[in-house]
Amino acid sequence: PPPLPVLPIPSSSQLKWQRREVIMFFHFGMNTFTDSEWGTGTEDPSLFRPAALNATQWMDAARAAGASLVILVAKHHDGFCLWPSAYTAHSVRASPWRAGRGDVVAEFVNAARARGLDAGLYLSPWDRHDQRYGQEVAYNEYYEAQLHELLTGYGSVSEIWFDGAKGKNATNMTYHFQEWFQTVKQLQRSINIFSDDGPDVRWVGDEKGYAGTTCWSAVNRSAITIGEAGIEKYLNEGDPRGRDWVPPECDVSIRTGWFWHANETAKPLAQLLEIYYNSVGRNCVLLLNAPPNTTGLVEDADVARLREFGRAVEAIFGTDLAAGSVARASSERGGPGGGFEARNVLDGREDTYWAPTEEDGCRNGYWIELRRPAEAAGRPFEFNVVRIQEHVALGQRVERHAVYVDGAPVANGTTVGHKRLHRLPRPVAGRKVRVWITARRGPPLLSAVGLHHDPFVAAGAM
Ligand code: IPT
Repeated sequence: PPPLPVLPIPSSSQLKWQRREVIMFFHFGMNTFTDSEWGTGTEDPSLFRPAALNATQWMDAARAAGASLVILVAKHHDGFCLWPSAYTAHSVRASPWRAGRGDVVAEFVNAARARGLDAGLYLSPWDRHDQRYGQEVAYNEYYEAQLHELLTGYGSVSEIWFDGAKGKNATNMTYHFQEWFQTVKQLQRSINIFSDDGPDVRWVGDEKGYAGTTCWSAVNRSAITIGEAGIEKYLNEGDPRGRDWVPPECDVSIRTGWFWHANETAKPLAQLLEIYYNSVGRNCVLLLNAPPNTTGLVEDADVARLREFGRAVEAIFGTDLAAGSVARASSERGGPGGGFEARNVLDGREDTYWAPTEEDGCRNGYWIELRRPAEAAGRPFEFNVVRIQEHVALGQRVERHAVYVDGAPVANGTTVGHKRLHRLPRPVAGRKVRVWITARRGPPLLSAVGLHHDPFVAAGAM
């Protein structure tokens, strides 16, 4: 049988989310039309008039980037609602767009599903427009009512985003996070809730798209207060003693701002790749934001950059140079035929993995080695990226690891998690690649070890 889990472990929804790796954010709303990041809440709804909004075009941009989930900001801090909420007049209904009969949330989720993408929604707790903000019961009732609208009116929602942002001089206001979270789960059982402390997905602690080089999926939720300064490092690195499985999501915009501004442009490909290595390559999901413009479209240059990014990731990781190699390990649980052989790291499947025996690892640590097959006729591996993946379904275990090529060290680090990527400064060649697990919370379970060639390193992307 499989080895016992090492707690905590992810829920099936969290595992599904983790395996998405790249997802997308769309910040669009009143701020788009006022050249603002944080609107004041006094904006006239007549300002909201996208000339040719086409959510399908957004979805094509998301697909080009390789995303499988798209999240829309349904209401930002200025309080303007992109759907015709029954609980406020401050919404698309009061705007000239589609003669006041439009619903961006509906167009968004329909376009997503038509393109095979899952949808998520963001509903800002901080609301600078609504008069009830500051009255604890009245505002929490309003917020609950809007959660009901969004989670009962638009089909299945895969993720909901609770932003901890609140201006320094915002009215004192107690959010009923626990009630909100339970309401969300009552309405949508398999949804993932994002907030600074989860419960399902946590903030990574910065908006640069970088996780810590050590990055545990677990934290102690009781150690985190939503929106409180000083929690960033804890969120960035997680907690090897954490009792709650709440893996981090790295939110970052392809531009400077979250919303569209005429004078901003998309980050260069090299920077987006660096973000990918520092997020997906450090056990996180990358939430990449693309802001549609006042026309209601993602700009062509941004779409082109997203496509370039998606193609670059495919070019690097679409080919595994370790494929066809011969794998052996310090031990194999159940021996040959036991189902946990070293070669499972090469089969491209998430549900198979190498497991050592329980007795292994007492002396020098565990190792797994890939060797070039005989038919390679002496040609070595040549690569500049090493990919290591844990079978996190049974818990995150690796605390320290190192990679050797023909006996020489080329990379090392602490945690692995769902995916750890080592981008080497220059290509290395060798016949034997060995991964050592030198510290762990339990016997390591590796679902993949891959070797890749990243042509963008040489191009000065580092
Ligand atoms: C920041 C919030 O303070 C934090 O709680 C989290 O929700 C984060 O946003 C999400 O990106 S506010 C930002 C201006 C740093």
